[in-house]
Amino acid sequence: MSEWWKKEVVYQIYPRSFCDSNGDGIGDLPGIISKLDELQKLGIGILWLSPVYASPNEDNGYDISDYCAINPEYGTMTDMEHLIAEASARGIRVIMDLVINHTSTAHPWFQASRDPQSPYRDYYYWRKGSKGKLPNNWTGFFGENCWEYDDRSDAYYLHLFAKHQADLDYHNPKVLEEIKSILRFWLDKGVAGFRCDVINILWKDSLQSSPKKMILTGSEHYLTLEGTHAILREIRKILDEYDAFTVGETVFASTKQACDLTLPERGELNTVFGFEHMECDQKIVKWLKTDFHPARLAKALSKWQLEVPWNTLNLENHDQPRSLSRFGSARYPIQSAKLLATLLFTLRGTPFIYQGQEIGMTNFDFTSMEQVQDVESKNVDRLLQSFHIPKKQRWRMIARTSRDNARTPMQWNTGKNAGFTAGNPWLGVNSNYRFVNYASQQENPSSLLHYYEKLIALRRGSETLLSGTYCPLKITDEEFSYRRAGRDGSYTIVLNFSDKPLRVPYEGNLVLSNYGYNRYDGILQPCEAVILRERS
Ligand code: ISL
Ligand code: CA
Repeated sequence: MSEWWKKEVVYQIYPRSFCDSNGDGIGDLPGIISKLDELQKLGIGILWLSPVYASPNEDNGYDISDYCAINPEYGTMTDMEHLIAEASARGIRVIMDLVINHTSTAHPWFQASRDPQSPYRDYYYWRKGSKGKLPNNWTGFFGENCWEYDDRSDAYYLHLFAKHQADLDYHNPKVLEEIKSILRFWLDKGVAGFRCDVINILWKDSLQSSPKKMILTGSEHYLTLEGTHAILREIRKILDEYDAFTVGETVFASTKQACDLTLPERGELNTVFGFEHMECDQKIVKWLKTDFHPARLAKALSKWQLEVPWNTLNLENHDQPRSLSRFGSARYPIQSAKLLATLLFTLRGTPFIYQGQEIGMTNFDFTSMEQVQDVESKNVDRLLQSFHIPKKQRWRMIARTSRDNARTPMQWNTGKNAGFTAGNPWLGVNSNYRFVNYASQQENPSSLLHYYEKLIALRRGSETLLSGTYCPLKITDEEFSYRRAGRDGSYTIVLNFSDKPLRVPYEGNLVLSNYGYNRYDGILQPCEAVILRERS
């Protein structure tokens, strides 16, 4: 195994919101192809596409109705093959989003399974309720219960996510056989691997009710169980035939579980997304946001650096609010955006950029729930309403955490709809596109975009930053500093998260400062990030 994925930077595209080529207001594959030169210039080596498979879009593609067909809204299979070829011509590999915990209820397997005599019946969890009671007391991820009654079946089916996303039952060996052929279909087309959606909950060891009410009641019956490890080992055997890369989205995984899922000798995943750092500004659930304390973010990242041999490094994705709105400084937005970028590319692991992060896109500027499209946000708003939470308070919670914050259209230029579409965008464009857009940053040598390019090139050229050791130096709400040591010497990275100047004791030759300085005197400006090289 060449471990090529350790050297690369991954760029995640949410196709619906990236670039619309035909004016229907929906991003598409030809639109992505038209922007590959920009992505190559940025220096990324892997493109992760959120799902583009056939889907009724109840969860914008995370509800798949045909794994081997392209949603016509995004284009054709020829477009997909063209994208893979065009990306490869630019040295960029493509990974797909593998959503195999559940399918859409529009999938033919599910539709067939509604007939209790069907051979597809046991592809899903169908259970009788009793006298209107649900089969168990589990709760779902999207603020709904997780059983939906189907009158044709006179039974309930399990859905840990939206009711149109029915959980597959891996106790039926036929299910894994189907998944294996889907993997081969895409690997034979030249995809280089998969981002594996909620991959650590595939195996449910029972459907018993849980004695303890929790945020996710019943999760002890499916979170990172041995049955899931066994499935991952099966999948790994196929992926190894293609030297393919897998990154698992592993909700609520500990560092120990992350090691069990990714250590090479385990033969399961290559790496995972942990969420501990993404929970640094919340209480109990992500909808209860607290103030941001940089030390909490730094402590979580540092813990995973020390306890997991190879990490993913990410501050955003299509489910998370924008990192600049969440972890940035209102007084020093550009400097803090560059500071966060410095963090992303100098820790140890594979960095992931989410579309728009490289130009400092922020949370949406919607003013009401009517503008929100996200199924999770709508379900949670309904749930909060059932608890009689006042509208103003509900909106404050939704606006700060809704996944639509990350899904507003990519801001390309100052033209109509920020250059995303000539039509009516499926989701509102942030009105700050006039000064936050790709084109204006292309022209500005000291822009955030060019700073990303510099960092990506610096990382690629340094054995130490790529694969050196990590050692924390100081973690407070003001300062996060750490040392990376390896074959091309040692680097000290010092991040001043505060809005005040900060004196620090570190020596070294200045390699890069987000202020563009060319000298270092031990005093960091507000939100300044410096990379120092040990004096040899
Ligand atoms: O938002 C989250 C991160 O804290 C989680 O609740 C998220 O929903 C969970 O990690 C699963 O997300 C993945 O599976 C969902 C899909 O809606 C998300 O977009 C996807 O990233 C169901 O497929
Ligand atoms: Ca389109």
